[in-house]
Amino acid sequence: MSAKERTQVGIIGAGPSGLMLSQLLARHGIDSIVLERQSRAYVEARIRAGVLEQGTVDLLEEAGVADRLHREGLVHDGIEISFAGGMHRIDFRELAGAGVTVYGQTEIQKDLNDARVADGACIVWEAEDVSIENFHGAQPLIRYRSEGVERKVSCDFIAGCDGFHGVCRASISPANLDIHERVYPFTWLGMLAETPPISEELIYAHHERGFALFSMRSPTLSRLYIQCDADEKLENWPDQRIWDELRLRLGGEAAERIQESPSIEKVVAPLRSFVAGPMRHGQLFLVGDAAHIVPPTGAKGLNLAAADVRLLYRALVDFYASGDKFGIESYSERALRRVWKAQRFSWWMTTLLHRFPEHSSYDQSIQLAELDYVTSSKAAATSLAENYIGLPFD
Ligand code: RFL
Ligand code: PHB
Repeated sequence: MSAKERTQVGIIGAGPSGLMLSQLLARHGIDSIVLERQSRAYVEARIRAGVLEQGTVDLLEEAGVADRLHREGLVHDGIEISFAGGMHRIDFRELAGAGVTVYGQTEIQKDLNDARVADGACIVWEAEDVSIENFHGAQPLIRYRSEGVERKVSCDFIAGCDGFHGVCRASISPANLDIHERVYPFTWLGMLAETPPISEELIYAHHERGFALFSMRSPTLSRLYIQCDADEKLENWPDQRIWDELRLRLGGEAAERIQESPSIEKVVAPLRSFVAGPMRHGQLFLVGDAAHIVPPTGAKGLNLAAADVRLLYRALVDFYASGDKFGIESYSERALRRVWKAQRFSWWMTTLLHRFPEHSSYDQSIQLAELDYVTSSKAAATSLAENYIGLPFD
């Protein structure tokens, strides 16, 4: 793909945000370039999210990349919550009228990449030293190096879809950013294993040894997580130790159904809540993880990114169609209103289910009382259900 020197929207990052945005803009005749630091193979192998809200599924449909998702995605109508030796189901369909779809972020990346390549899109993989300039002026500029050659591309807008560690947020003057952050005193150890899921739905487990989550990617692939210490090292966790710990934390029949198999992938991830506002700085927009991070307990990160993309692509379509700037000018405020509700829910799920080192016996008893309330009161269960399936995209 020959590199262009001029485009309408310069997109930094080929994660789900960047590729979805580029795909949706292309379907409305808007030109873009996507600059990605990593290789395509690396991006497609990165195992992350697994649960999609209906709003995200609808957006992928709008982008024309949902055929395989509809064939292979697993529709779940609820989750199980395990605590104090019992298993309790929250029925999303009955309480909130919808379910969620289990389909890996890796698969979304592949579907989007295939669609963009088929469309002849300009995606520069392994772009080095990407930098952005003049985004407060009318013609922002992006510089980067590709295959040893220094290049630049001028554009009308820049979309910072480059995740939490990207260059776009870092290019904004700190005086112009409001940062809100909470770092949790524990990590998640995640493992992917080729073994059938032990349950038809996800199991979120509260246990005195710490939180555990049994999730899945397909009828033959399980994805599991256990809460670990903040400074946990992967090398301290051979597969057998993870299976043993999971069995202890899940307990009962669920533990008995576990069929151990060697891990395919393992990772230790920190848990963080983070918001950087505003999400627009002149011609630069922050999108997805570049602007906000949630702990994974509520399965919201990818879904929040999709909601941002939907707002931004529609704003850009309106602008190019008629010069209407309402969407552009209201993007940050509208995106952040939804972001904060998902922040609240993710913080709440995390606080409800994890073991906190500083918790007293009082705090622990309150946690158990709240779990009992959430799983026995229709009003409380409905609140969980409507947040988990996803609040309206706008
Ligand atoms: P990404 O996916 O981080 O993509 C950013 C891209 O930008 C590139 N990049 C750069 N490119 C060029 N120049 C630079 N200077 C660059 N710096 C960075 C990066 O290489 C990358 O390709 O952000 P995006 O697109 O906003 O997508 C966000 C989602 O990936 C993220 O929110 C979710 O994965 C979070 N998440 C979950 N979300 C859900 O909705 N449901 C879940 O079940 C769920 N589970 C999870 C998760 C995240 C996890 N981890 C490891 C963080 C489970 C885990 C364990
Ligand atoms: C996953 O399958 O990776 C997953 C599912 C639910 C979560 C977090 C991660 O809350």
